[in-house]
Amino acid sequence: MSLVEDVLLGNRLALARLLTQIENGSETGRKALDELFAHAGKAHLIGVTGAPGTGKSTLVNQIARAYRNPAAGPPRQVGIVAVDPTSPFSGGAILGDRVRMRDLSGDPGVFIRSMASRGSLGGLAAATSGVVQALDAAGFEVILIETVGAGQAEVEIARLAHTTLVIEAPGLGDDIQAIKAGILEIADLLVINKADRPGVEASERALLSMLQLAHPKAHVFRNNFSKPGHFSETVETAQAEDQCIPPVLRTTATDGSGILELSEAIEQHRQYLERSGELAHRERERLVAELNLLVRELLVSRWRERLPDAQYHGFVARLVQREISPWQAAQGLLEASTAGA
Ligand SMILES: Nc1nc2c(ncn2[C@@H]2O[C@H](COP(=O)(O)OP(=O)(O)OP(=O)(O)O)[C@@H](O)[C@H]2O)c(=O)[nH]1
Ligand SMILES: [Mg+2]
Repeated sequence: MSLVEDVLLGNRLALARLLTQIENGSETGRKALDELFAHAGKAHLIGVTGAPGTGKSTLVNQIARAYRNPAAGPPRQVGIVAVDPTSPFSGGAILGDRVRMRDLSGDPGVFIRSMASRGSLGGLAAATSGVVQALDAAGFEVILIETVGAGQAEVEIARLAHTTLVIEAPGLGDDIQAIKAGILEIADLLVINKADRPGVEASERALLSMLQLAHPKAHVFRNNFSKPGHFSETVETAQAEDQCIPPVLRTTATDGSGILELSEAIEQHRQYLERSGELAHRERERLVAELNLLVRELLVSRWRERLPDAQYHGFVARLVQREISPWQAAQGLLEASTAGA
């Protein structure tokens, strides 16, 4: 039986082996993804992102537990992918994640995979996308994708996820303000974790005022552990004003406060995505972006194969000497590669 068949039948060892192939970008991994593609596209992909140490892993652990809790409906199969773009090795952070997610291990309905950066950020994004697709095909209904750090990686992951949670924590100081402007744009839900810590009101005020700046006419919503269920109202309001304002929720991941409300908000976001047609829209955007990226990569590598190194470097030399402009160099290189074909 093939690795792919084993994976589709729910063999976890086969899945782990396949994920390694995918992470390494091997031919086996790529071919397996071709076969798995038709089986994927069913999972709810949830991105969890934010500054280091805000409690993302602890929160992911709690969200996974909520999905596994039979009291809250039929337990879902949960995949967790922890991505660390800053570390080239499976180092301390990931070891720490394993410890924090320890209470989930042993539950066959949960599968945890840690990924560290190998080379380029683009490579990591592609590998993460492959790993997520394999988990999706393997039948995981909810996939939580945690990423550390601020900036490009978060945007890449957000493109992958259907629902993006941006996690903040009180007392991180001013540097976090700089992150927020960009990060607010990718957030579907804003979570202030460590709500047991002093400064939570100040953080919430800062966040709400940034949201109000970004959406002056909008009615900004926050949960404050109060009655659940008004997320949908917010979504209606946002839709009415043709802009989507992320709700702000408070959690304490270490004792589980606010997790129920957060899980409900995630679920309501998914329902909103389905109801509004936004899910289909995001899926399409995602696939088109992936396709265009691949076409570009394939074209460039084919073009480069046909062009002798010496010729390429010749154009570079003339460019650096400012004998030709970048545009002329690009045109010349393309003509040179097709001339011999
Ligand atoms: N007081 C308090 N501590 C928390 C809370 N959530 C997490 N922590 C603690 O904060 C520390 C960091 O938690 P993690 O879950 O590892 O945070 P993270 O964002 O995943 O960290 P990185 O992956 O390294 O960026 C741990 O010591 C947690 O126990 C919370 O709600 N309140
Ligand atoms: Mg973590």
